[in-house]
Amino acid sequence: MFTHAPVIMGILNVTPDSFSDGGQFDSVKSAVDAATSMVANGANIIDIGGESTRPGAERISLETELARVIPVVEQLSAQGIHISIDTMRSEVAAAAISAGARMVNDVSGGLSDPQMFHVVASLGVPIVVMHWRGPSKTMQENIRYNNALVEVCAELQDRTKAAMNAGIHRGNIILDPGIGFGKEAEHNWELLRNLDALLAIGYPLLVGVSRKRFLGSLLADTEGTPRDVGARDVASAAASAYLLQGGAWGVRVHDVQATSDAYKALCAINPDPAIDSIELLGLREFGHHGVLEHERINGQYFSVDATLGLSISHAAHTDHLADTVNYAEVADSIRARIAGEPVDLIEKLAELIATDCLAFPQVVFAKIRVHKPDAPIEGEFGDVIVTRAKFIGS
Ligand code: PMM
Repeated sequence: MFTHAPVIMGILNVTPDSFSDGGQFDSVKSAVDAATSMVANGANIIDIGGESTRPGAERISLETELARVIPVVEQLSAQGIHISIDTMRSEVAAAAISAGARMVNDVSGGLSDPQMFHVVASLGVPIVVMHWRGPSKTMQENIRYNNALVEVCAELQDRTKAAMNAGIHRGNIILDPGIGFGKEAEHNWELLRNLDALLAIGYPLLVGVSRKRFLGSLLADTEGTPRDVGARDVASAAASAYLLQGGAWGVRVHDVQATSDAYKALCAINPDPAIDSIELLGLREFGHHGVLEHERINGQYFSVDATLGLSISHAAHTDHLADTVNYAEVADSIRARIAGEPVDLIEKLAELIATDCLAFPQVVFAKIRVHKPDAPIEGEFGDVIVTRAKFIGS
């Protein structure tokens, strides 16, 4: 299974002709070094691909693809790095998984290799099912949509059915709108502007905008010359961070650090993103927190409201408690914290509770309100409330 925390997937193209990194990672050592530094900069998953999917690219042989990716997968997996294998071939997927990769990323959404879904089903690993309308060689020819958003959503839904018919567990499917694959700039923007519609299909969503051609056009100079591939990282990071805040499960990027920085800045400004939540209100417990001696000795009641931000779309479909957070366990942990080791300030208590909540695997955001209705304040008053909003990693 995969995490529901926002995922930054670092791109490692081990191809001599990748359009965006110029094939600089074509030796095993430089690939391993690049991946290790992406992880140090905040990548949760490294996506390794041996075959270029650049528009117009020719296919390579199975042997060449295996020779490029497997040694890198082996070395990085051995270091405990979470690897995704970017391939359209079931043989490469199977070999990479046995070399230690943990998930498959198929840009053809199972359409290129009819065995792909069956093999992935038997491997029991997650798969990214991307929207695709044909091979790289011809994908930018004859692009036709009456309504790109509606058609991409419908075609992705069809692919999820095919994946499940082949035996892939619903919880192992991640969708991807396939930005730049058989799409003009206007189609890409339409899809990105309608993330909610894509999310409504009901699966975690991966989006890859990094360094793509439509950003080159957006950033074109006054003569209309597109911005160079290597100078699209600021726009890529801004767009990717925005998509994560909009509820995407993950983003696939070249510049991990820029994306991670942009996401942190966005979350600091807007810590309450448009994500699903579970609220626990009025959890009352006795504790001994406070600055004054009599508060420490006699204690008093505190009450907590907790808003837990997490994606519930998966559990909403599976109806399995294991696919969401168990709120009874969160409640127990909040009560234990109130009843536990005293602290002076309810600010500190709110911070500790928020940190405890973020330790639950799927929780990415926690807003904690601590009420102290019997606080030592002269005269009549209703309540004292402190609110702490905290994002995972902040
Ligand atoms: N884009 C590329 C390659 N693989 N995989 C997924 N899931 N989504 C994408 O958008 C995607 C992909 C092409 O970009 P690159 O050549 O820069 O890696």
